[in-house]
Amino acid sequence: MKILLLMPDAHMHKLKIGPHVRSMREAPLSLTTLAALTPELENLEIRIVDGSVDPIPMDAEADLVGISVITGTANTAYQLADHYRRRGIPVVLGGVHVTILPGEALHHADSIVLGMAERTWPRLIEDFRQGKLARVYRDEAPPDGILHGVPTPRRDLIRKSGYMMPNSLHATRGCKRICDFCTVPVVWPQYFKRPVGDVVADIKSIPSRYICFNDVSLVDDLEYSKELFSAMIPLKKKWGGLATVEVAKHPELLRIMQESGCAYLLLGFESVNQTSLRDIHKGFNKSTEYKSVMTTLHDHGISVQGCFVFGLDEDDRNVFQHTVEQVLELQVDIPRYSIYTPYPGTALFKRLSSEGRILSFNWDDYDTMHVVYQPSKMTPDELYAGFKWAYKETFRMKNVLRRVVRCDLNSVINLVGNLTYRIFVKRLYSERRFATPYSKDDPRMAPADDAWFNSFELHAFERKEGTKERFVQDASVLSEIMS
Ligand code: B12
Repeated sequence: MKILLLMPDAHMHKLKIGPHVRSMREAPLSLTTLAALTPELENLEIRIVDGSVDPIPMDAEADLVGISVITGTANTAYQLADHYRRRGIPVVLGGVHVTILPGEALHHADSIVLGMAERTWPRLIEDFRQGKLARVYRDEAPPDGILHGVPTPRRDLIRKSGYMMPNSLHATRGCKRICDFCTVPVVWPQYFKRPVGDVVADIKSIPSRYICFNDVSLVDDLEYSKELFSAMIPLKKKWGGLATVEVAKHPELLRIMQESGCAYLLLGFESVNQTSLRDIHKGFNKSTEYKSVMTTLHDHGISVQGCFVFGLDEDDRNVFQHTVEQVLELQVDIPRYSIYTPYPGTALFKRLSSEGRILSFNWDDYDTMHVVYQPSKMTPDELYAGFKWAYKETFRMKNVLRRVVRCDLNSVINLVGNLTYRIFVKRLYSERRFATPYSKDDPRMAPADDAWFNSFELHAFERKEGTKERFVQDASVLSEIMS
């Protein structure tokens, strides 16, 4: 039996050297985990193709195709699914977007998997072999909150050279916080932890010294994190992962993290305005404490990728310059900016759609790099232009050098991270997909000079593809099928 597992190109940061493509991010675990969950069968062949790093084989032979879907890749995933189904190959769709909008996904799949696949995927394969594939598989969350049976991912099935961080793993799923823009609490309503022994076994299977955690919130359970990081000390790895700024409040935890080899953390600062933080349900971030968070982490040899969001309801045209100044002042090692994006299923989506402020229901634009809603104190064009300006300003060479030379221990991480974003800034100004809301032929797209940025010229923009009506209709399909 031949199983083809696919992930569409998410158009993220990449390095292209001739024909070779390398994603400047972590290797996703979705497909390698599914491959590891597949029961051992005679003549089983599993192939994984991540469209972000390799071309999707449109004419591949397969008995079953599985596609992992996030919102920003949903349209492409559906096109791929339609293609393989036209070729007579059954298609299974799964992943966060399918879990949130199953009705929409069902239009394009023989079967869909909602939530985690640890228990449903082996059952689905067995049903498929018996010719009894069900339309919908839904996992029940483990009642004790412990993720038993997550296998060590089949990293042998990915092209390791395709990723800056190929040795990814995870210890937890979900997050205890409910920020208004985040999909995670919608998909995983609880905070789940793998037994520490399983995670340690997973780490031991990785020959490299460098590993990264894909968890959305690695330090939500203090006791668990301490136990995990203590168990990692003898393994002598260098690692990175995601955390909340609250990590800096726990000296004992930080000491263990440092000893276990923590080299970098991605932190969601989101905003330097406390009212905005409260509005997005992230008031536990205290903007006045950001400086001490950065100092504390630097003192522990930890580099910080700091994320900020533009377009919150309190944000006006001044937010871009103010944030850029703060980012430099705070000495964030690798800054990252996003545009506030109402992912379906989130509280933000519900609010903006009830206020009639969502401008685009085209999922291609849901990549946090396009404006899909009407901001409250700016026009969409002002927000988009300001976002680009902030990136360009932050990654000017003089600013990059300031960040890179400052921290000697982690200067390689900082250098690679900063250069990656400099390449991204070039793409922001040259690639057609980032030209919206302006067309490529618009004279304002060509010069990336400050005069243009400061002018903030406006013109109306409204994406025509995808309408609210169609989206609402699609979402109701599931209930029909289930009833
Ligand atoms: C690696 C990663 C990526 C990778 C690949 C993502 C992918 N899956 O295609 C890349 C770098 C491309 C990426 C990009 C982005 N990402 Co991302 N990413 C992650 C991250 C950190 C880890 C994914 C992972 O390995 N999870 C662990 C595995 C085991 O879980 P899983 O993927 O959910 O898979 C399980 C089930 O869902 C299911 N399943 C999944 N796929 C399939 C397929 C089939 C056939 C079946 C049967 C089952 C199944 O089975 C698995 C085992 O239980 C997650 C956060 C997280 N921890 O999940 C965010 C996450 C997926 N990303 C997110 C976001 C917002 C983004 C970005 C917009 C942000 C950014 N700037 O980075 C961009 C999107 C770009 C675009 N064009 O859309 C959101 C998704 C929001 C949404 N509604 O789509 C998440 C959930 C983070 C968050 N805090 O909200 N990301």
